[in-house]
Amino acid sequence: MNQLFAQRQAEHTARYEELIARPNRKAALGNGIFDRYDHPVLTAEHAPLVWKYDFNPETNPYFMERIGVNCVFNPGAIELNGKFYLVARVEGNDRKSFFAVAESDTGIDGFRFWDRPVVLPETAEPDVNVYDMRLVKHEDGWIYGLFCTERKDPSAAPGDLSSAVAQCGIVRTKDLVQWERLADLKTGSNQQRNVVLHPEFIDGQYAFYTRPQDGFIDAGSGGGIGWGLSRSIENAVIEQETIVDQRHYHTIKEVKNGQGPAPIKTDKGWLHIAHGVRNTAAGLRYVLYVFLSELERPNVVTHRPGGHFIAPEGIERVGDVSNVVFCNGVIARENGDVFIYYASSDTRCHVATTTVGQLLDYAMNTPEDPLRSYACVQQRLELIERNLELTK
Ligand code: M1P
Repeated sequence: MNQLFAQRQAEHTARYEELIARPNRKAALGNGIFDRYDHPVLTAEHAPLVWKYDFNPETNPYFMERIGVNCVFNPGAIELNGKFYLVARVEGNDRKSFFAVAESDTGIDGFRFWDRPVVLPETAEPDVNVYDMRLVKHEDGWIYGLFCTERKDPSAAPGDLSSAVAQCGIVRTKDLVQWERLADLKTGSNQQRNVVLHPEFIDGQYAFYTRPQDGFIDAGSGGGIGWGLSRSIENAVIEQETIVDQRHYHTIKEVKNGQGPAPIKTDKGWLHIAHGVRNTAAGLRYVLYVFLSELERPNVVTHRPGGHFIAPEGIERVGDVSNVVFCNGVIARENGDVFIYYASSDTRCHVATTTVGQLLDYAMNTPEDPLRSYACVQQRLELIERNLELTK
């Protein structure tokens, strides 16, 4: 083995192991709603070296990266037998995304990818790109993964190599190793992204949160987060889509919104984490927000805390698609602890921790967006007057 190869391999291996072993600590003085952490939990650097380098000194004398990894983001999340698993969206330098499982004992650090990425079966109409898996332990006994499958738009004009069609792909598994591909979800909408399976049957049917959209980027006439039922999961069809959480002028979800992970069941209702998008001179800004819905009718919203719940901060604001936070993975443990996995700027994955108690307090006691500046001042004055009275 040549010296250069040996030295580079040893240095990269040491740096990799140091990264995986790095402890993650709570950032100081959170906002009382959730805590951020000092470091991301998964980044492109967490991709195993054997995914990127040719380890044969004969064929790779410079220990050169052969197939690079650009970023790791938007992970689905699940707890199995006390361990934390993320099914992350890994994007190669070639822009194609795939899924890979990373595992940790703590949920806040030590995430290590399994040796091999997920081998996702294709349908008769192969996916060009797949991303953003929502993992759901359904009451039928399966773990489902719903993800976005993207293919070139067959009706794109000649020379238009960007137009695409997004739909919801569905797989199921018992162990995150073997995955069975089911038929893509059918709905009446042109395109679908951010589709999530509700963990329980509703009226004996599979229930889906959807995001109807006219075009690939544009939600267009799609009014917001949708809802629909299907008798079958093997060949899921939603005949009727209704809107659960509407977009609204001059709010954090003016341009688009989308359900995050499957909602968390609590004694006060289903807790939802979603993303909202607005446009700015600097491009789209993605933030996370929360809402609560009825236990028996998860499509009926009871509480809508105003404004964002998590917005990109510091380094989170910068990346391949800047000014974005996005969440499609959450783990709510039996003891009430909640681990929110969110990605920043389509580049890296973070964790925020909180509890069901804190999230419910936030959801039920944060006032709704009153939708006008004057009304916002009145809302704030009410708080100020009460506080001034208490500090007299
Ligand atoms: O680039 C930001 C996000 O854009 C899409 O989300 P939405 O469909 O709501 O616009 C998704 O492609 C997501 O992966 C990405 O993080």
